Amino acid sequence: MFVVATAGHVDHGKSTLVRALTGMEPDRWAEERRRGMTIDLGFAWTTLPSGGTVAFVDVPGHERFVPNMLAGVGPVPAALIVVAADEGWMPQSAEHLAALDALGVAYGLLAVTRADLADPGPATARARAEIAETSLGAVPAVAVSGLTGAGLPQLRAALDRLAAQLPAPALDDPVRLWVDRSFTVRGSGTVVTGTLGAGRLRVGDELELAGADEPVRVRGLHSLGEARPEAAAVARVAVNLRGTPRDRLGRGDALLTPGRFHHTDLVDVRLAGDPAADLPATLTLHVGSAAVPVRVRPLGPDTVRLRLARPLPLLVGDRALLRDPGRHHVSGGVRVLDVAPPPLGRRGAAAARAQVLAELDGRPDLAGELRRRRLIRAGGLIRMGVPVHAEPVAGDWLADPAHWRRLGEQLTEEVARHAREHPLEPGMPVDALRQRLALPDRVLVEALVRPPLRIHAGRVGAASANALPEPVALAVQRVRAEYGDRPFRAPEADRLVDLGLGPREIGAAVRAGALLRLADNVVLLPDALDDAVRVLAGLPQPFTLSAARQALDTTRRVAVPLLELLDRRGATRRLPDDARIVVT
Ligand SMILES: Nc1nc2c(ncn2[C@@H]2O[C@H](COP(=O)(O)OP(=O)(O)OP(=O)(O)O)[C@@H](O)[C@H]2O)c(=O)[nH]1
Ligand SMILES: [Mg+2]
Repeated sequence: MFVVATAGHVDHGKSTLVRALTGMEPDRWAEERRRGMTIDLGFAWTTLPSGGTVAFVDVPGHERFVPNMLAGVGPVPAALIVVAADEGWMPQSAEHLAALDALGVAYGLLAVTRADLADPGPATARARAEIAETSLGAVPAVAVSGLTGAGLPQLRAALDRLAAQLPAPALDDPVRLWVDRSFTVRGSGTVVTGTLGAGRLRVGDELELAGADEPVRVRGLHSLGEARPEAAAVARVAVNLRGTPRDRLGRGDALLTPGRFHHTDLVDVRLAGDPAADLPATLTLHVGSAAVPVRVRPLGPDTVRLRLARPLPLLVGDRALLRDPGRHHVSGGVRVLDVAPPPLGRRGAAAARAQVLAELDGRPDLAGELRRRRLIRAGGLIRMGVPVHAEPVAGDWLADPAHWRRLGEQLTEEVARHAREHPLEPGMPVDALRQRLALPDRVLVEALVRPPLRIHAGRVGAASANALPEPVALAVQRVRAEYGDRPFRAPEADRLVDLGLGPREIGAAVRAGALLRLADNVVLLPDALDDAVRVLAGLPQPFTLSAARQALDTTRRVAVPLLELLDRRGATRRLPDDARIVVT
């Protein structure tokens, strides 16, 4: 199937032509038929001589309904421009063409209608000249009469040729179905329609809906009036949503492949063509079927920042249109350069940003994004529309290679500095490093640690950092030499001072596993615990504190905290009468 939107001035015969081609009524509303004027979008389809199907989105021509027109053409890549032979080029011919141009529509046809009323020559020449100046370029023209049917076979053939030119849809792309209608069907619930420009939809799919916490589920699918299990782009589709109240969504909302779009209310864009210097400060942004008021902040000669009144699922490279609703004037097209731009806080930030934007062209560029963002999760980039084909540095984090190298160097420096300032600590805590390097995730610190650095017990240090500083190691040696044969005798406080073992040194030795601390200034060699259990197990059970003290050949100063430590570790158990047993 291919989808074409009509375009053209009011009363030039768009709906009549669609009716004549399809036999279907594009003007759905009684009011439209009463007034003989299209107000809202109409939908109709027919089979072409090739056997292919063309679906039309028929738009209103009246200037009051240009927003409806834009919702119709927004998601559609081809246009059927209609000009009446008897009236020729008119204001909304121009405005609609400006809209197509702004959106970058590149495929189209000109139908000069009401050719039974006047010579189609002059209108054709003027229209072709106007169209040639736009993104559509030179287009084929067909003179027709919706009334007599003259020219319709030629128009069908031209539509077939147009269909053959259109690029193949990107079937593996994520779905972004801009809703152009939503209604309720009795017994089925909410139904939305739209033009599926890329990807596939299947019954049972879960889709994301901006502002909804829960995904919505596709309960049923229709295309061309028939229920189908699946629809592939390009197609007009009607989607029945399970359990989604009708008032939850309407025109301008989008159903999305989950996790593939970033909802943004701040974008930096390039203005297409020759941007007017005096762009109004507030405009309406039209993209897909959405129309959102925006505040415009000029940055560079052809780049601006747009603050959207509500977030939209936009991707880098999206085309959109700015319109001044007050002046009925299409201000121009924009191409989205950045959907997650940095805040412009400090002075000079806007000028610096303009320079960055000058380098961007809206084509997603992984290396460039990494250079600018330095560190970002793969999912974040994918949601901006940037394909990710690089290995993460850790978890799902991607890094700019130069930045990553700098971080590695910085980490080494920080660890060395920490070692100098805290010689007794076995390395720098991972979390302190994470903060120093301003990294958003611990896994990044861990990934930056390379030999000879290593992580041990939550700290980053040289692989040998676990060994004690030399004076402490020597002091521990002397404790071992002096107390090795009476392992439950702890050095007295003044002996510790003599040995150079103050609280910091003891702390370092304990962390390194070289000493066991029972209480302040009460330390044993680390194997004392197992030895104590062995000795105590040899006593008649249960045993008293005093029996334990004697068996261990030690003092209360050691025996009390030692037994308490053994209790805590479950090696001994204290009974109600304060006697203990060894737990076997
Ligand atoms: N004689 C003649 N009249 C036509 C032809 N096409 C349309 N008309 C008449 O022109 C009037 C407007 O036609 P529509 O098809 O409603 O025009 P439209 O472009 O859809 O108008 P809007 O949707 O309001 O923008 C109607 O009275 C049609 O009958 C044609 O080819 N020949
Ligand atoms: Mg109409």
